[in-house]
Amino acid sequence: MKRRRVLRTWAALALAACGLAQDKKKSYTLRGKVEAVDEKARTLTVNHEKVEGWMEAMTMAFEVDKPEVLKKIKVGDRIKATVYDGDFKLYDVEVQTK
Ligand SMILES: [Cu+2]
Repeated sequence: MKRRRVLRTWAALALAACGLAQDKKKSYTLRGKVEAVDEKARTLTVNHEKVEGWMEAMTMAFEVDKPEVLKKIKVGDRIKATVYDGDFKLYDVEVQTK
């Protein structure tokens, strides 16, 4: 019985460590112009500006964190999103109004 409790504690600690590692991942702000929206593939093709320390300026397709955002984004929109080291996905995509 005691042994099982110890195992459970270790599992909880491992999960906590995992969460911490993700919080510490470096984040960057990506800005660019949408060139294509693909709801089926759940991707946005973005002509993005250079992101210092992350990527040069280019046009490329990105997955998005939430597929619903694709419904409110149109070709030609300027967007801002958060990206993380080693992860080519757009998080918290926002359409820029100016
Ligand atoms: Cu790129």
